Amino acid sequence: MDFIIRQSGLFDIYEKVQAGQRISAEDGMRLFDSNDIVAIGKIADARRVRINGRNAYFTMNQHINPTNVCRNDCLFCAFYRKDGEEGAYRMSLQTIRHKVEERLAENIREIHIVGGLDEQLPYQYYIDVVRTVKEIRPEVNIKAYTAVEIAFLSEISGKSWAEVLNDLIAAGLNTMPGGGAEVFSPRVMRKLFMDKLTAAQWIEIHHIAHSKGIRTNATMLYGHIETNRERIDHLIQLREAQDISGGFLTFIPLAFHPENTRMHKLPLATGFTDLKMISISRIMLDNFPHIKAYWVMLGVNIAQIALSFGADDIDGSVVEERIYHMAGSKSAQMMTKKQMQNLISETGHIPVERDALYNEIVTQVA
Ligand code: V47
Repeated sequence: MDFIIRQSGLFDIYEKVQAGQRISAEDGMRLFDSNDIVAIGKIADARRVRINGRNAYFTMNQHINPTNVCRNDCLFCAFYRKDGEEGAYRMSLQTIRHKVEERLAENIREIHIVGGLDEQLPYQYYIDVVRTVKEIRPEVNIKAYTAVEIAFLSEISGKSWAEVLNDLIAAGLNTMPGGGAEVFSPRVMRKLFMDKLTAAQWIEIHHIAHSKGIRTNATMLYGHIETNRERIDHLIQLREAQDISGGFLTFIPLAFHPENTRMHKLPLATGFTDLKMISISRIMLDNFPHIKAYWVMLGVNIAQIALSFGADDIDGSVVEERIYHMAGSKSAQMMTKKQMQNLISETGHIPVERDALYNEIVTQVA
């Protein structure tokens, strides 16, 4: 294997990773400039093994998207609708209650709640969604609302970001998802999602959450108009943010799905690009405990291979995912525990069922 990496011209990067050292932005650019996916994957695997050994994590989870009505017009999004438009919906608290209750028999560890910025719903609704879910399943980790939603809630309530987070924590919030980061490039932001947060604002909200003991994730949306330099800048900003707070748990690179969006003419990222993104993220983000290959977005086949290219987590059982399926994802709506264990075992990794904070779930055998 050393021979293959030597031939790729990336051996100095491999040596740094093996020594547990950080690589520079320029090293990251060299990885993007290389087409030697085997060498890049091996370097990522070296980092992965240092951090996570052969463990590959999965969880039993549920997604709830309370509303798809959104005041923003992000060009990459197929999920949102305008109020009154065909397909627009907002769930009553009763519907949300029902969605949680119908899965009470399953050992769900995490409920992931995100939606649109719906101006017709009052501030209290967003808080009550969390409270309702927590009342029914107090033991479950509630991973709710992206930084973009926190900023929106602050705007409609007149409260500060910190006060909004306090209200959500009092209602039962445990962790926050990594969405809404998109690409931390002012150029891309102006073109694709101009109403969203700047990098500094997105990071600031996560830092406030971290200071309150709320662990959060981070994402990057790739495969549209971003350049390799913009990808590297995004990763470097996240790495610096993590150096400050240490509160990020997982990084999730998200491939742009073009169907039903205003950028539908763009092609879907290839498997090659997906594996490169996962690998380079793992190599650059030496201070992130986990890299997730989100199977709903990648498809099960690439998510499985990604476990040998730096990823150590495939997310979970999911059920009723909307954001990617509206944008043309052909993935199933759910995976069973057995399916997840089998696909991990086949790669030679150890399947570890986890809770939201990556504690191992040890199942008692009767
Ligand atoms: O912020 C929206 C992306 C994100 C499209 O934290 C799209 O564990 C591709 O963040 N094609 C939301 N991507 C999803 C998300 C997430 C998913 C799974 C796990 C976690 C976690 C977080 O989805 C948005 C945006 O970047 N997105 N539309 C699209 N057409």
